[in-house]
Amino acid sequence: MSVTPTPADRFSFGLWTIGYTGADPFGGPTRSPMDTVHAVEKLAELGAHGLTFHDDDLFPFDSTEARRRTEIDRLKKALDDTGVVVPMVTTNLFSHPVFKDGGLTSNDRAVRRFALRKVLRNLDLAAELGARTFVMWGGREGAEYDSAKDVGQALERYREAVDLLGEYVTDQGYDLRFALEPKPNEPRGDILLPTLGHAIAFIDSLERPDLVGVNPEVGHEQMAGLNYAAGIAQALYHGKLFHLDLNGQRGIKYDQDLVFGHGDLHNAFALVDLLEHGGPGGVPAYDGPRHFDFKPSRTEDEAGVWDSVRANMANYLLLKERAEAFRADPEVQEALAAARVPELAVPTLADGEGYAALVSDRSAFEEFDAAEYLDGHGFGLVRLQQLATEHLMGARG
Ligand SMILES: [Mn+2]
Repeated sequence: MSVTPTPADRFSFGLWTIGYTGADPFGGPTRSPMDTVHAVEKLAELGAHGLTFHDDDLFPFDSTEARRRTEIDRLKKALDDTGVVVPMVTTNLFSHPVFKDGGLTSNDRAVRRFALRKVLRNLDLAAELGARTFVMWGGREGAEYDSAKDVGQALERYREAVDLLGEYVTDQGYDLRFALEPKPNEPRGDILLPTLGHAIAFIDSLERPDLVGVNPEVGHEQMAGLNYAAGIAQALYHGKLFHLDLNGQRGIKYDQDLVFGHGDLHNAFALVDLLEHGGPGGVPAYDGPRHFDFKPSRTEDEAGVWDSVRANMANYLLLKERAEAFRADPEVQEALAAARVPELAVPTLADGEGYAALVSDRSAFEEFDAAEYLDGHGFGLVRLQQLATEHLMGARG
């Protein structure tokens, strides 16, 4: 297998990722803004398939309609010239001062109405560009202080907003689905829908739950100390993985947005294995775009930006190759069987068995020898993990 990406790999990048100028809370930009057409041309040259963006990445917040249209048309021409597509669009409801207390859940009702209009306008643009997924990251939807936000009412306003947007795309006949992006904190002290589990529960309260899924980001789940690959398995299990943001994070700290694979490499290996092969017990493989939401470190010049783009895609392809070798290794298959991983797919009750039959099964309880599990019945999970580690390091197959 080659680590040279092609559009068939369906790699996509946010315009804000490659366009990140390096500004952080402690220092200004270290790179000049990047032109959109140049960004599209470079992505095409490097083998990427898609470009994603927030409205404000493409044209400034206070653009005239003429300026907005000029930027959209320049993008469309670059897409036509290169074959790059726009699989996903999202709205910036966090940068401008008007959104300082949030957009769709600001305490200020006029701000909420303005935010909804900004999203509706951007839905039209997403449909115009053929995007299939509309991401909603509520970075400012939260608070620093518990008395500052009525969380129940904030969720009601969030629900009201998502229901309205769902009604709009349905009425317009747009082929668009929504993906909520969880994050525990940053920029707010605490953000609503902080993890993918919170988001999946929220989706159940909506008028059109089938239209709404999640867009989990590696770093965001790991900032909450959670296992990203395990969360993705649950999102796939519920049929809610509509999109995802790949990047790297090293532990519970600020949102690092490192290159995919430059954080928790073991979890990245498990993730790629899951996305490509699906999980035991019928969890399906993921068939959407492999989207990178990272920030090229502010130490880098433009050459470093493109090195970072290449690194994201190469790491995904290398992990895919390692995962295939892992699955194909007879010793791994034997270790999985010894660890009884396939046995978890066997229902606990026999076909048609209820609690009465279970209670009358003496082998299940009265004759079951739990004492054997002291000193016996090891699962061999460390051996299995070592085999995964050796495959990950290229020491096998
Ligand atoms: Mn992030």
